[in-house]
Amino acid sequence: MRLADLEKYDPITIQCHDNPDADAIGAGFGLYTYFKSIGKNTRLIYSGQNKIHKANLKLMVEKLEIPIVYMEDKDTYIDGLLITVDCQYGAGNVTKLKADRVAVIDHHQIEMPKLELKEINSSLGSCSTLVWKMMKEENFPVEEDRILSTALYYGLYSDTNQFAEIYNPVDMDMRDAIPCNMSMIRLFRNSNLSLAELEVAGIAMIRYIYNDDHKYAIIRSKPCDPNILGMISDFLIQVDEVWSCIVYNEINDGYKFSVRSCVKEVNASELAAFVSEQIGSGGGHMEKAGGFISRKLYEEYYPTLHSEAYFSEKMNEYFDHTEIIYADDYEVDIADMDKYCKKKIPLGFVKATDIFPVGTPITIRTLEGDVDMMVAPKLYIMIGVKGEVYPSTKGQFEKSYRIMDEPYNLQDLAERTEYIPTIKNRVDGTARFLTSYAGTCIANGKIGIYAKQIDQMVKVFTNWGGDKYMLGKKGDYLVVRCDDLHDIYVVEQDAFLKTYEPCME
Ligand SMILES: [Mn+2]
Repeated sequence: MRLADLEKYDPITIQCHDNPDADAIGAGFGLYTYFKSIGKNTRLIYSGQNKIHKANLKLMVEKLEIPIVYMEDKDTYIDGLLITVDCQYGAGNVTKLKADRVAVIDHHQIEMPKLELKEINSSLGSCSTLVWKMMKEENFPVEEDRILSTALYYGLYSDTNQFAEIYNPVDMDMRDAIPCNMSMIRLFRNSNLSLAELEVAGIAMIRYIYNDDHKYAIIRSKPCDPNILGMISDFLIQVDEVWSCIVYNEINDGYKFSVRSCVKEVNASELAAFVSEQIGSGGGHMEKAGGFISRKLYEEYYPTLHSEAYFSEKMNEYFDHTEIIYADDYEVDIADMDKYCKKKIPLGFVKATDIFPVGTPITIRTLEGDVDMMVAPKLYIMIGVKGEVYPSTKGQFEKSYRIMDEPYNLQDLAERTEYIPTIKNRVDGTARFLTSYAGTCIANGKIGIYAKQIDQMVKVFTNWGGDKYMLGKKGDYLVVRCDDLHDIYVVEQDAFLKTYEPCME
């Protein structure tokens, strides 16, 4: 659904969830601004038991002059179109108003699948990002409106624990692109807690679950603002005996949680994705991450399990069923592996020096996250079948590939991935599509690999440098180059099947 699809309705009422947070208000304000600008009779409302009372939200509404109105009368009929934002019409966290035509714009898990008019993207960190993206799609000049930009920025900032738990590249693009009034953000940020919440945080820290074998801790907090989960986990991870931790609480429609790690063997982002797999969403960075578990799905999958047991079991499963491989010292056993060659399908490659000069620190942004590198004379960047990106060197490249004449097929990649990888110069902030510089190459079939399908999680610290491991899940492939038995890595199942075939010898 696009915003243009909603333009036939008038008047338009935008409703935030009850007890609106900064994201609902920011996203709602974005939609309000959009529909107002095309001359619609528009209003921004919320309902529920309580009026906005948190200090930071009151400041946000006042300083950015957001015309949000509290709707006391829950029986009024909504004429024209009702849009629920950051929530889904009919779900538990939003008062159901009477309306005939309803649209939903949200970034939570789908709860109300039957609604026809909806745009739901649950991989985004905030609904403000979704609204920003939709406004951009209609060519609305969001960046020219500093007040609106500040509202959207603060929405994302609050929903991702001050960007600590941001992971979707589109969220990062918005964060980097919109101008915002930092002194206002500072003002909001420093009115974030009430005295009552300070007490909730204090009490939470007294009771914890601790696992001695794996050095993890879990804390369940009483209901509080999700920001507080981040603060408690930031505190907890500083304990010497705690190497990773989860802090969570129960909210209206599920569980909100924060993850921290201080060891390279546990990537917080992936642990967050692991504990919310199938029943929610999660992600973030190496050290900090967070996520959400939907109550509806939790009850479907784990009808009798209480939440403390769930988190403990998931943590144990995570640690007990993972093999860690340090490629530099690992003696790979090729006896149980098969030999494969790269299929003769076109791949993308970029000479890093074609984009930025040698020595430029760059960030490559892909669907799987940001990768930092430095432009080196012989650095080649490969673009795989699903938009995955990995480094190579001139020498390796020439041994394995043949360069083709035809230009890189962007359309083809766009059909296979949700996000086209970008490359950013970290010195001046300029960002470009990696694909604009890509040539096409095809494997020459000379260099083969040994591979086997893995039956549990595997973390590989490759010999490409860096402290970040590659994660392989059950079904993915563990791969080693035939000409270098310490060049070990992991290829995702689907990408493997698209890229490799048994060698014809
Ligand atoms: Mn939100």
